[in-house]
Amino acid sequence: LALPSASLLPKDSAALAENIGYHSKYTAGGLPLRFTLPQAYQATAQSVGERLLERWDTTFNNFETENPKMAYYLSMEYLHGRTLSNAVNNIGLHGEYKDALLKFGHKLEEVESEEKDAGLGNGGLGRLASCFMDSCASLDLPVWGYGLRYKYGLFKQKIEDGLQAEVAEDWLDMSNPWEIKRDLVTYQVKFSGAVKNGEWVAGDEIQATAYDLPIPGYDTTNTISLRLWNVEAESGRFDLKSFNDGDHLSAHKSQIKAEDLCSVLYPGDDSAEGKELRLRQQYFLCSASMQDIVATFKRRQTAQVGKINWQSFPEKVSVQMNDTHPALSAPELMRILIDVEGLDWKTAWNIVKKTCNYTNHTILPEALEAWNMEMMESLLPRHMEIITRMDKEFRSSLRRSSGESIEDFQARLENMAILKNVDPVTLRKPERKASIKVGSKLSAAAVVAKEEQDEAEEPLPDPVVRMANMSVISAAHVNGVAAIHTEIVKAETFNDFYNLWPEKFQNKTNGVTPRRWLAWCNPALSKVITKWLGTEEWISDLTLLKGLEKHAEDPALKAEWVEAKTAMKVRLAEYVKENTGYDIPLTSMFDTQIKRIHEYKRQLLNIMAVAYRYKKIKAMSAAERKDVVPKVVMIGGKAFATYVQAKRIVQLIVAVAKTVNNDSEIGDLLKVVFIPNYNVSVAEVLIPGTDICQQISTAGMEASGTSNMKFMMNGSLTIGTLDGANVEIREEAGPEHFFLFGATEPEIPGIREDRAAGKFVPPPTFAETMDYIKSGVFGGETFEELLGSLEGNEGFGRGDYFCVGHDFPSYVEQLEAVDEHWKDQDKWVTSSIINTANSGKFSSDRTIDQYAREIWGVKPHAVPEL
Ligand code: 26R
Repeated sequence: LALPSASLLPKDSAALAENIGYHSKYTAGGLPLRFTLPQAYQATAQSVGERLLERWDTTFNNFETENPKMAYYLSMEYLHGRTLSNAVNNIGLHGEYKDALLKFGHKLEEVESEEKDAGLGNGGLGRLASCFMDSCASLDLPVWGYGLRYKYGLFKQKIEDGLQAEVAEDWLDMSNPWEIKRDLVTYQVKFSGAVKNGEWVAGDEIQATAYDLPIPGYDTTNTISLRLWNVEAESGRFDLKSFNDGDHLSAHKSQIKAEDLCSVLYPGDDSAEGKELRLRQQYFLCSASMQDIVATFKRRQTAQVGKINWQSFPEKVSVQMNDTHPALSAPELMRILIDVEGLDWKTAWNIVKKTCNYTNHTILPEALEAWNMEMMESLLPRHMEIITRMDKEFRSSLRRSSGESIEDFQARLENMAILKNVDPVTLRKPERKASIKVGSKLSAAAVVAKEEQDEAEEPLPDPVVRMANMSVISAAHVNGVAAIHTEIVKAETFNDFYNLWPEKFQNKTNGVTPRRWLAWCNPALSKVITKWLGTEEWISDLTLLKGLEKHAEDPALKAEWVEAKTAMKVRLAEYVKENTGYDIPLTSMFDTQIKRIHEYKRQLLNIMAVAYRYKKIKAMSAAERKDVVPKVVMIGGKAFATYVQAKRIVQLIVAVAKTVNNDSEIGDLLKVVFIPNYNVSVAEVLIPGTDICQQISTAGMEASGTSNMKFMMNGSLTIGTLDGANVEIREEAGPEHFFLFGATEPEIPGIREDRAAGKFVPPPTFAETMDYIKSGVFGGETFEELLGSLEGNEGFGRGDYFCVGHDFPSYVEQLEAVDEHWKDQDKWVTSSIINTANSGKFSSDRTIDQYAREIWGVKPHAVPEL
């Protein structure tokens, strides 16, 4: 009996309506006779899901039998957002589903809004991973993603009494119609125990079960998989005896401990337990994924070649580690190849070195992971052996370069080695000076003296495993995520490695998917673009946007451009009204900053300039006020729950908003909005409606940024520093369409030194704004602790480490230049068109094409049309 061949499910609107009706009755699980939005969403999702499934199975079967080289993307984060709207558009059935739902009296957009975001990530790195999946599918590349299926993704942010509050986000509460649980794809992941006679006898084992999400490419049959691992605690972990003895809670203990592993993304890591849980999560991802990758390789080799040739592993497999969080992939692959498959060390190491690749996403020292060696040893004893040997071989392979002193060589070696704070010979925690031997002939006084001396000494720092160094050592390629970032990585962060292996280092400037971030989220502008380019081809070749440039002065295009922008501003204003209660005037300039709240991203600089603007307007005469450009400043973002300073910034923004928006004297001249619970689907509303975006990080600190690219595509202008991808955005747009301010990266260290030496004189406008905020105008709060960090007062942070005071005057100056530009609307619209027209470089299709060619060595593999 043959399996049914890839059938062709009907796709006209009448058939889709019938299918939705069927699912509303048989699978949507709502009350009979009711067909309100939640049921409509579930039924539509089922219907779309079936149509994805046929593409997905076709793709999987095709890759399985044709066995192309695969790339595997490993990431602890995916900020996927909603699936329905993206899927319907990517498979070209938007119009059909729209019509089908109208037959039931429902609007497709409303049905789509029922879906909760899959928020399995923090910020940029996670959203990048999701954009990359979309591009891999759309470019027909044989790629799979791997991640974890967290029960609670990133928290839901609420503003209560002017402060951020975090609530667990139960995104799976309605059952997820997009995932398929693969009951048969499971792996055992071991923890703890000990290595006995070369064999790892685990203390605990947890089962990983695969849940697959389909990633449909645009304008292709290819539909790839994002495989998320979940812990399914086996029944064996349920202690039936305790339960029957009446101890109901402890009967569940072992199950709960296992399931905790996938409970939350980035559990707090202030406690030792929290740290250990994070390491367990990372290993769980690496182990399940590498076991799956090896199993796939073996299965396909056996079917194709009839035997397994391990040497060909790197010709069939490439692994991309999204930052260091999946860095244990390398020692885990070593373990599988040696302990399970029986290869020798050298052969295994040669395979690993050709297979793994590492992307660095941040140079902030606090984000460079270093795991406590003792903890690693107790949780992963076999890996600690492997890592120690990797380190030992690396250390002995390192040669003194000509002219290098012994001391310099040793310092370089210690900087590059994997293990830190260890004895360079034993690679173990260094011993204290010879301790007093039992029975030695020391007098009692001498013993006391020795003990006192030992106590007085600084405790030895704990040995740690530096994940970034391990990643560089075990990777074939290392890349940064924007040109300036890669230069910093080469010149500073990994300079010694760069000098040793210059050929390993590459730049891959980030990109974003033009499907979600322009074509689907901005239907009004997309229509105009398609009309003026005469084709929809730009959706898969974003460089075609360049064709708009020659019309940038055409009044007809400009009129349509403004109309589209206004439509998106209307949608945004409705969103703001509904979610904050504030009315924002459509004729104002919409100014937006959206990203995680962080001192280096400088939302504080933004809100201080708002306070300055407010103060200035209040001091104006009625006549002077006529000249003020009316502006709405919107800021959205989440502060990590334990990041106190970031939460104070949120507090200040909310307080400023409350005062300014309720000041009748100001009226429509200035509005300030904190957008609560910023996430992917909120961004899809904010970005198309924005006139100017803020990309104002301290130079050298934002690796790339990706919202900057989304704004540019949607015709927003940028005010920003020379940081991350801003540098390339300004190059592409042309400097006259970009508002540049602030210190440059090479200037920052000098500015910090001057500051520390007491040479910094606060600019008057800055000092004035500080005093203004401290005076309590914003709700009676004085924000001492927050602003103290800018003054470097004792006990208050690092003394304006982020150079807010230094950059304030040039920032205000450029904000004024923005106002002047806005006053000439004709000029502004041209700049807006030119920004969109030159955004082609920032498509993740370009980025992924470069990864595929220059790192992974995988080729497009289109599966046949259905
Ligand atoms: C585990 C902990 C140490 C941790 C640190 C940092 C966890 C997560 C992060 C997130 C970092 C790595 C991140 O999101 N970086 C962002 O990556 C984006 C995509 O490359 C960049 O655009 C952005 O500039 C960078 O901050």
